[in-house]
Amino acid sequence: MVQAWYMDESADDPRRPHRAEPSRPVGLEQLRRLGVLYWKLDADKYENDPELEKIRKERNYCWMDIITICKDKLPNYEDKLRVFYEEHLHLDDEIRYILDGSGYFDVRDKEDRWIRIFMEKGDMITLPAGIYHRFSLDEQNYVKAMRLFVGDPVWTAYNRPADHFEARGRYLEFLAQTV
Ligand code: KMT
Ligand code: NI
Repeated sequence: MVQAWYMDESADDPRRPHRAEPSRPVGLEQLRRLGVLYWKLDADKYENDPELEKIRKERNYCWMDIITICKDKLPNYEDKLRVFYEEHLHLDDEIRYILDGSGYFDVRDKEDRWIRIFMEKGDMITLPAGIYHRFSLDEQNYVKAMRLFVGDPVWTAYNRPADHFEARGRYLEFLAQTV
């Protein structure tokens, strides 16, 4: 089961869990209402996995690449982490599948509060186009993640505020329709 929780207000190291106290866990259903979808897969067989293939077919995730985020492997590691942790949105869904290591995807709920989603090996997630979010490593400082895409990747992050985009408007409409 995915672990997710509301965050505390502290501004210290984002790699720490930042669980609100008393704890306020968030379940899959609540994530779904924000348009966030989650799957658990067997990451050891990502190169030949019928379950992954099925999801890719059904959802038209035809393109993919893999990023490894750790100090020694990623050029401009610190800069990239800073960019990932800036609150942003995309005009397309962000689809990530954790092949190894772990990290946090933070998403805004309807009231603009941060929900932290702990993602580890085997976790796959879709963040809908237009949702404000950010990413941080955890204290393990290592993640290997697949990114999937519908069609050709046209990848741009727009830092908040980015409310004028159609994708943001569509997402807010979606939120308004979910109870
Ligand atoms: C993004 O938008 O590319 C990210 O949030 C980075 C996550 S990398 C595991
Ligand atoms: Ni993103």
